[in-house]
Amino acid sequence: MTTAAGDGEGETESSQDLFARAQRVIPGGVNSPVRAFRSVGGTPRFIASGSGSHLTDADGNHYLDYVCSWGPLILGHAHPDVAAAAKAAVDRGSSYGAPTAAEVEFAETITEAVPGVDMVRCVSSGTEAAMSAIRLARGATGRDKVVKFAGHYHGHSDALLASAGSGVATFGLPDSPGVTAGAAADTIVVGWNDRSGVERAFAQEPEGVALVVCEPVAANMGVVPPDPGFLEFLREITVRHGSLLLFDEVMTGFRLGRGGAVAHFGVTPDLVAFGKVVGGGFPLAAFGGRADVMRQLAPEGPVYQAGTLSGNPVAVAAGLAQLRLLDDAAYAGLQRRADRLIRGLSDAFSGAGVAAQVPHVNSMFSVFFADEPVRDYDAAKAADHGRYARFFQGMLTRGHYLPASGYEAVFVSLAHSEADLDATIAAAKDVAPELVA
Ligand code: HOZ
Repeated sequence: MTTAAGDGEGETESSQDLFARAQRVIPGGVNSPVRAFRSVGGTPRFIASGSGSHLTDADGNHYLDYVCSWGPLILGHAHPDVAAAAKAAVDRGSSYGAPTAAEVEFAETITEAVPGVDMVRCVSSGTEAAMSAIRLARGATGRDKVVKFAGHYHGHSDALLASAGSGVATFGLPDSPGVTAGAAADTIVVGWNDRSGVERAFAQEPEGVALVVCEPVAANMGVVPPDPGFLEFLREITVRHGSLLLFDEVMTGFRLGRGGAVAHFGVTPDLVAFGKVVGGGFPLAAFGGRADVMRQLAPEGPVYQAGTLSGNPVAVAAGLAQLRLLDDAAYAGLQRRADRLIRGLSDAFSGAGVAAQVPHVNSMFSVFFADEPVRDYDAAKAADHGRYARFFQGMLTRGHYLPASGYEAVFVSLAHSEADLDATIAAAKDVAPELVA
């Protein structure tokens, strides 16, 4: 195993063979679209293993990994505590379809960490968390309309796929076939950071809006922070109209800090969706919020929501093992690493005369090749994604694995050493001159 820079310039024959086989039996050869590398070109690397800050592909190439499973792996790959917790749990049985003590500890951990979250329900993915929270909000308010923001991604459920980020943005899809007009009819899409758009949405909906949902830091159209005061504005207008506010913290939860965006911005929504970090790399997610709203869920209330694998004991054990290690020192360490990389990348681009923005909130950041700061989806789309593809390829062949889309966030973990980060900065300095013109 290499210790700093990877050796991604090696052969990719095995990945190519696997991709060819995969495309015969899996649509596009992948189980989630962005993995297909279509917007950046080349062969997706089929991963054989991950350890600490590194990935090893099927051809034996090593990469420093800045995807970290799209965010969950704050401790890096195969952290001994997380792996041991999962192994011990699976030895006790993989699934019971019955409650466990660990689920109680998991819910207590979240309610203690996140202001305003009194109760929690486990699900298996971020998509399920957001979808369920929206059904709950509609049930609790007796209203139908949902306001979402262009470029924000809340998973792939029908009602939330309108003007969505992540793969929908990466592939430039308008709206997905298969989503009925009826399913999307109650979704109102507004520009991120557009106060008057939100005001208009409320003014035009005499029967009332059930819910405003946002990623408090947009991270599926690249990282686009809220303007100062924007989240406070959302809180105020939802209270004024008797609507609920949902923070989709699948990306930000336990990443910006233990209290996520709620604590970071000091704005308390009614509901919060969690995923990624809470599962420690396993299929586990959750939604939670105000007790009076959460008590509307079956079996306590009438809003139905269920899942055989919800609160799966192996996933909960792994998630808890990671959450136990995320203390102030861990977040300070994460911040130090991110700051070093953000500074290094910014210097690499400016040193080569390449116009780039590296927006960030705590340890979350992304790279836009754009002249001006990006405040909304239109600006995110207007960035030079062809240049991002060249940057991605230049880094990949040097052994640095970045997200295969300029619409995704870059993630560091506590497993990244200073030598790792410096190697990545050096590679970026090497690639940057190739990006001019
Ligand atoms: N939508 C995910 C990132 N925001 C990508 C998940 C995956 O491809 O694994």
